[in-house]
Amino acid sequence: MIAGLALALGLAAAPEVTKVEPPGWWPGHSVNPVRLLVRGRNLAGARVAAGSGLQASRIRVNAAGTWLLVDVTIAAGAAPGVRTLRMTTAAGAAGIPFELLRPLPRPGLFQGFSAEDVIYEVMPDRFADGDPGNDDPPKSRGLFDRAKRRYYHGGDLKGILDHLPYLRDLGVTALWLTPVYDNSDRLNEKERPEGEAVTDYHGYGAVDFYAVDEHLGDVAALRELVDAAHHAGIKVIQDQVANHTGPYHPWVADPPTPTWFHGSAERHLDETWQTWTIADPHAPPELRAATLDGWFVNILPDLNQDDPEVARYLIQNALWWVGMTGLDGIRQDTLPYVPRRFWREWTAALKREYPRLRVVGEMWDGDPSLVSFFQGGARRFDGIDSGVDALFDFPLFYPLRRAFAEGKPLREVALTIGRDHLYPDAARLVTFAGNHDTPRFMNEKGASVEGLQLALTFLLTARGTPMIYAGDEIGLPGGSDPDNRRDFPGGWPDDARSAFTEAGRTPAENALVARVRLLNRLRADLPALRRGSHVSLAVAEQAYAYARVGGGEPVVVVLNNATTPLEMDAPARPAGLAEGAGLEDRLEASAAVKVEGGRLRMRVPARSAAVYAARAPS
Ligand SMILES: [Ca+2]
Ligand SMILES: [Ca+2]
Ligand SMILES: [Ca+2]
Repeated sequence: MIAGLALALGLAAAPEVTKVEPPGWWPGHSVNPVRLLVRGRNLAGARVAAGSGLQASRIRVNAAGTWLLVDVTIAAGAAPGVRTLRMTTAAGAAGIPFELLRPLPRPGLFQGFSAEDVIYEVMPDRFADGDPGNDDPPKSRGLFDRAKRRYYHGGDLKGILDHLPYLRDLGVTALWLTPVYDNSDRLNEKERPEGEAVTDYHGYGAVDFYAVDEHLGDVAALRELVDAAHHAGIKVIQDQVANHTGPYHPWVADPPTPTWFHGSAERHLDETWQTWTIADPHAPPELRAATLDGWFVNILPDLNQDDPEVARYLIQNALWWVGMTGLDGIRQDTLPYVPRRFWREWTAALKREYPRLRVVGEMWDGDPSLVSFFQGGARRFDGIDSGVDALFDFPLFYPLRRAFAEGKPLREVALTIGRDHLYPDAARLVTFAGNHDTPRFMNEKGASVEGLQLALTFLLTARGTPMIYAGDEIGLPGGSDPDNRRDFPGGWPDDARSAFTEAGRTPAENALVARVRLLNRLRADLPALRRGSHVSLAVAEQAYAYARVGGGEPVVVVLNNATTPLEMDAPARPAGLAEGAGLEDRLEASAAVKVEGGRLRMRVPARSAAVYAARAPS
């Protein structure tokens, strides 16, 4: 009304630009044109002129005149540098800042990850504080308090960079960082679990997909971390969220298109977590709607990937982070809650530009027949191959925790491995004994250091790509979220002790760290532990013997989960071992063995493991 009156009087306000996403792009990129989302005011009727190697087309402005979408075609030989696109309306003109970026050199970047690696998961706010100057930044004053479990604690990207020597020494080769997107600058008033005030310290509530949260650093700091990690032989996997935004994303009050979200803050479906409906060939769209379109915990705005503008935005955003920082892989949050045809498009766009990049998706369920449905490499009944390389091995996580923590039958672990036929490629599954969403291993009833050592021994010697959640290598305790996200001891200057150093650790913690280091050394020395096929040799209620065969000398692993010593007899031929071959336990707990009569007769002490391989060169 007022704007109409102003226009009638010839007083319409001039256009203003407040944000451009992406802020830059690369000449010669497989995505060309790039589609810019421009935020501002008074954008109705805008025209955009580009020039000097750029061409603007397909302009679209929302009814409120606050968002403008425009294709920018970049000429192949356009020179890198800062440009300004000129936007004009009847009332005036404004510049759209845009940068033509110089591509990062490819060697050593965008490497992907595989079973060759050992992943280490870090929640940046809870690992180490490398820069106390950003603990309580002016942009979001008052969200920092280490005494409050759901506030920011001050950990940051610099803190991770400072501890790369620790990680290299531990023998991990890849880092998964929980999301570093800029999250809300205010307390989250939408929820108050257990009566506590909440911040989005965990990173899963983005309010800006093109910025790093000010508590953690900035895009340059992420680039620096990726660089330093690569120099230390460690890859970096970014956590991305394409399903939803945080409750305070500016889009919620002012969506760029009418169909940007599934519904609105006032009117939407609540998420029902019925992921089985996605894999069920008998489920009509109506049965899947609340799973695909519902808002997580009824507050997280659900992005509509069926809106081509949203799909385009998300694909470009994923490519931008990779291209800006040189990272090697993506961990994709809440995978099944997004249409599979979007994943097909998203993974294809990523691989077109970065063929070695790898993606691991979160499909949280214990049923391998359901989890396997979401792995790429096969077309399913819906005609879609998602292209998603790997999934977290939740189906193995549950029996593994029950066996090694609670002392329940180890047989269940072997039987779960026996379901690998369901997966297009089980070797790519990311195996783990806990993550930032599950209670800590040491929190389970019956958990012990011996049990955790067994679990880690299994993870680091069995098929799959093992992942260790930061703190599990020292047996850090902790219950459900957020107790499972305690600060890593020694990550803060005023901590009473540092578990990053041998002197600062307890004997039990040192025993665990020593085990992880030894196993990672064995993985490095014995290629079969990384790329060999997994052969189950013998299975009993509380014992499991398997071999890794191929890619180098065979390795035989025996796990004894019983409280009594084990004598286990296993056939040597499936392990690729000849009569008379001698093996010794590289964990140095069990006696050497020799193939006699085609059998291996192994004796393993109570609640321990043996990793048999040919005698180590002395
Ligand atoms: Ca800090
Ligand atoms: Ca923030
Ligand atoms: Ca969704």
